[in-house]
Amino acid sequence: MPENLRIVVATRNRHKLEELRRILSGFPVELEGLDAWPACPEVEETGESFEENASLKASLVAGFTGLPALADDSGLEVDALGGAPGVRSARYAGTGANDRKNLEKLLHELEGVPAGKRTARFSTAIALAAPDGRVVRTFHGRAEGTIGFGPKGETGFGYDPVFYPLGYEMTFAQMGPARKDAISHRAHALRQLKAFLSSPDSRLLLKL
Ligand code: ITT
Repeated sequence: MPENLRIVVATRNRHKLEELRRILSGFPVELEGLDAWPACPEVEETGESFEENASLKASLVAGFTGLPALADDSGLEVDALGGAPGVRSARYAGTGANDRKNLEKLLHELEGVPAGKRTARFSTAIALAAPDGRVVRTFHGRAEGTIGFGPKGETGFGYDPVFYPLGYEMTFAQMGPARKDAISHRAHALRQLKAFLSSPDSRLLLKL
């Protein structure tokens, strides 16, 4: 890439923005938050998949700002709950949902489920849209693991304190940012994004 590419990140979640910036640090992109566009409308996440919702968010924000936009739609899929909370991860606890309430609800729903049956994964879809709102690519990432019996650890956000990634005896919230960024669903998806942005035809597709 010849020079830093300015990309708006279509998120209202500051933790996500922080993670995206961290994982892409050292790569020639400049990620802008939505703060500079207070009038940008909220996107209704009406899609039934992470990919659909990421595309809706990226497309609307790119069209509104006239810049390439990146959106991440993600969530936790718990096998014992038939894949819930899934695309509804942010709204799991209903009206007034926040990270703490969502996590409490999850642990409540899993009461009585034994350790061996608490398998789960974080999934993410990241959509990249051109300044005219066209989605040019989507990228996917997953992190397999299990759900613990109580919150552990202070770092990260969302469901991190109850998620034990496969092969680790600590939660995402206990391992700290550097280790999470090496193995997370978001990091896997962003590796593909980096490969795409490094390819010569990406600017053409983005019409830059
Ligand atoms: P935007 O739509 O504005 O980006 P959001 O928080 O509503 O922000 P999503 O719709 O993608 O984002 O919902 C993601 C949900 O999954 C939310 O509850 C997060 O806390 C949770 N989540 C996503 N990635 C996570 C991660 O890496 N660690 C812990 N929880 C995560």
